[in-house]
Amino acid sequence: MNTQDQLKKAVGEKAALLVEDGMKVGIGFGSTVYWFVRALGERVKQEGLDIKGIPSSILTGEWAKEFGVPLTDFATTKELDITIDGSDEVDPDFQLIKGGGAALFREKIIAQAAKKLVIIVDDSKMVEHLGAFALPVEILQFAWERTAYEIEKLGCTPVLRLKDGEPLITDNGNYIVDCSFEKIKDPADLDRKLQSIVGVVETGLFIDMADTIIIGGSEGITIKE
Ligand code: ABF
Repeated sequence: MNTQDQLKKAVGEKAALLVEDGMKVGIGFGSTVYWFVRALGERVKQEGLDIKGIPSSILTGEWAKEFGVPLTDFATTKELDITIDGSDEVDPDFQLIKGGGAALFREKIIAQAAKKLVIIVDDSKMVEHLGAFALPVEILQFAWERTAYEIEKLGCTPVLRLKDGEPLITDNGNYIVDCSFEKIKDPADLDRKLQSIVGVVETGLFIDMADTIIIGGSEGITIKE
């Protein structure tokens, strides 16, 4: 396991300790969240933790089943106590770029549904300004070229995300375009402008949503509130 994976494992396990008996837990996606799900499953097994999770992707749901994390859904549970998720970039104001794993839409729903959003990252994700990571934007398949054309006017080059040479289809049946803005000076303003484009389903900008950042670094784990 390389150093970055060790850092991801450490913060995933640390986040699992935040989950209390009786909690309803939003479970994000990504290789860091994988370690969280595994550690949470261990706690359910060892301590008989009575929790229920709502996954943010089909694959997250499979991990939960594999590791023994009981699941519920929004038909039964409207509010979550805590959501644990990864991120591609985190700026000093806790604004996020997410969606590298193409799960941003469901991730944003479980983030909004939670009283507390905890982001778990290795320190490579901490940036001064968002934008070096191309911003994922989920868009409808219908007229996607037209939607991408409107997004391009905001100062980027939207690239349709492919998987095995074909357009990637998200769990929700949509496309993802990755938009290189290089440096996003006003993430909140950009998010508003993107959300106003008909055809944009959701953006990978998570604005004023994160409450806690758990960062794994060579010096150990840092928790920012
Ligand atoms: C997910 O976690 C995605 O939004 C994001 O792309 C990913 C971070 O990747 P990883 O944890 O694999 O480094 O929430």
